Amino acid sequence: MKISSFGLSLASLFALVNAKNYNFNVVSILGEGYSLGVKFNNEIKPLNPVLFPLFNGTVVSDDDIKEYKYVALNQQNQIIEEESITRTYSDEISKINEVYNRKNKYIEVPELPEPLKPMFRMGAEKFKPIPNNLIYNFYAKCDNKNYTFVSDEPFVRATGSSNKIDVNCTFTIISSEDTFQSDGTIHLIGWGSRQYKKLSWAVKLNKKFMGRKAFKLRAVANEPTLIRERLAEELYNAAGVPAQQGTYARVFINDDTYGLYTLVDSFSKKWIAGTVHGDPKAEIGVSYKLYVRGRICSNFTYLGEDYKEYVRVGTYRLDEFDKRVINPENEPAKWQPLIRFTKLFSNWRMRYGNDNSDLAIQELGKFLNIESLLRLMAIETLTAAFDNFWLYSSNAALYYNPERDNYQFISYDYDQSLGGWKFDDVIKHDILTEDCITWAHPDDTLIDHSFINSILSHPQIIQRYNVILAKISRETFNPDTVFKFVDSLAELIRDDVEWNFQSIDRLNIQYDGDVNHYTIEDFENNLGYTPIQNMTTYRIDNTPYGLKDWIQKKGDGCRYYTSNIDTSNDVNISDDYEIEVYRDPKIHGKFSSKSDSILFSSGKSAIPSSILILFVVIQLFFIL
Ligand SMILES: *[C@@H]1O[C@H](CO)[C@@H](O)[C@H](O)[C@H]1NC(C)=O
Ligand SMILES: *[C@@H]1O[C@H](CO)[C@@H](O)[C@H](O)[C@H]1NC(C)=O
Ligand SMILES: *[C@@H]1O[C@H](CO)[C@@H](O)[C@H](O)[C@H]1NC(C)=O
Ligand SMILES: *[C@@H]1O[C@H](CO)[C@@H](O)[C@H](O)[C@H]1NC(C)=O
Ligand SMILES: CC(=O)N[C@H]1CO[C@H](CO)[C@@H](O)[C@@H]1O
Ligand SMILES: CC(=O)N[C@H]1CO[C@H](CO)[C@@H](O)[C@@H]1O
Repeated sequence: MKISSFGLSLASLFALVNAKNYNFNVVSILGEGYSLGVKFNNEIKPLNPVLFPLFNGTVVSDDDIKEYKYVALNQQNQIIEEESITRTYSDEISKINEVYNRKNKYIEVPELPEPLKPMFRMGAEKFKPIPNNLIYNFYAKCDNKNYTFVSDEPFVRATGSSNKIDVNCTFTIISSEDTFQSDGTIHLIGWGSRQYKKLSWAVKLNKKFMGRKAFKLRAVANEPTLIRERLAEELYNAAGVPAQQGTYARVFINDDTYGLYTLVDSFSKKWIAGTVHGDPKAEIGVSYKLYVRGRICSNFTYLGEDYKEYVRVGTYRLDEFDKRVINPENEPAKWQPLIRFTKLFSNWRMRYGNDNSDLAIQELGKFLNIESLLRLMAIETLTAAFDNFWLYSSNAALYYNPERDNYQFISYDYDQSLGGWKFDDVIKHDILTEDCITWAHPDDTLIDHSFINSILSHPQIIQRYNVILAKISRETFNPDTVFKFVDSLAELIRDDVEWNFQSIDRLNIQYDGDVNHYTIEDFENNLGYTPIQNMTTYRIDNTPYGLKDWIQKKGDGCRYYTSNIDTSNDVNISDDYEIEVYRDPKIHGKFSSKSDSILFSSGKSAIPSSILILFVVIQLFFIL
């Protein structure tokens, strides 16, 4: 059998009649400089780089191709490497993009229970949540001079400050079903995460990817399971609190292989509009990101009407606003919603600070979404968020919601959570799993908690917090449920974990950032009950709890703390609206009933189970 030569013999005429097309689509994870081929029946056919790193090709053959594998070829088309797995051809294969050396998987990620009344739409037809059960392949071809400068000097050597340069790139994103390409820019993000050699990036696109023009690629370099942050994101969402979420991506920039990242939404106008307001075109209000400056935290004290006073504090940073509503040149107008909040809050504190009546709560609820704040605090407790709102008023934003004319807090970046943290000597580590309320107040003389304290001093608020925590710790943070979620993400990424750690060890950039040198054993052990704690000279991070160990212990702690709480009185303390949460029909309709997940890496081309059963019956017939 030959692939492309057609003689005039009877045999080949016959072959032509019976010839069948075999289509192959495969993503290379080997980086630039290699191409891929397909090996079948002891023949090799080079594939075409249709949309690097995606290769494809058609083999016309009259022989049956049953088993095949992909091979890596160098520029002379010589075989460098073969896949360690053997594949079996089926018509489904021709419709999906496979990945070199990765089995095709369809992973059903179980949903976390949502025991509380919805508060926000959480998505829209034109702003669907990023599906959480696949791994994208992300390749950026970037201006090499600027990219090299950024990756070699995340902190600019000449000045010591963060490198903020935008680098022009062309991005190619490939999933098992789709391909996408757009020009745009990347820049480095984070300060803490910038200490690591595995850098984190913000991506801005000129074209829309799933309704978005921006997302983040987070390295999660401090964490051996790569799952904690994804779990935290989904816990907030399960509690009805908008949080940026996403899935995983294999990341390649020019000829550098960075490994496995999370691809999550950016805190963008579109994200706010699509998630909070349920329409990516909705009018948005103004968001202010909160930062810790030295020991100074945002306490929302009214400082008068001059916006410069708020700029001067240095903990409030103007973030997103709607240019259709506020003139970007009008600085006072952009700060006005923050000033108004501090004034409303300061007046409330003066009038109702020591008033335990329900009127105090009603008045607070007129401008603050208390319910959303308490849910956020409950998740921060269960995850022990060391770098978010309650403890440090950081990695969170105050958002003025114009639809409700009130304010809410939205947090992000959960890399310090769920038993994997940088050591913080302020925290009382010995009581962390049992303490479900004062854990975030180890010393209020060191960390200014005046804002949260004046809210928590009201018994109705503590009561509501307790009901929220009781429900979430019993239903959502239940080990059975969360373990299944963790196991499904582990199954999704397992084949990429070792490659990920090795990629960083081999990453050829000049930057001498921190590397934890985790192994696949660290991944497997720390998913369960084994800490990665006794640091050798090269380990940067302390992970004193295995992920499941933390979920079990902290869940037990908060279930015990709320064991006497009657959850039948489950009424929103504010913002009691009737909201229908957006559900992606692709995930929640057609596939929610599919339990036989023996399918390929995509949901769309799933074979109906009736056909599978038929197939099994026919097989049985032949065996008998
Ligand atoms: C390969 O990709 C090209 C360009 O997208 C497309 O035209 C062609 O049909 C593809 N071939 C196969 C076998 O999928
Ligand atoms: C590189 O970065 C500099 C500084 O931001 C910018 O002026 C220049 O246009 C960039 N060059 C390319 C090719 O992107
Ligand atoms: C970078 O890309 C933008 C458009 O995305 C373009 O206007 C600009 O000229 C590019 N800069 C360089 C230096 O190539
Ligand atoms: C609140 O923050 C302001 C500005 O940093 C500070 O001057 C003030 O002392 C703080 N108030 C409290 C109660 O800590
Ligand atoms: C960094 C760290 O925790 N090192 C400890 C590792 O374990 C030995 C023996 O238990 C201790 O002596 C080190 O302090
Ligand atoms: C019991 C309770 O506090 N219910 C409140 C829920 O939210 C609505 C709207 O903010 C209030 O009007 C209710 O009083």
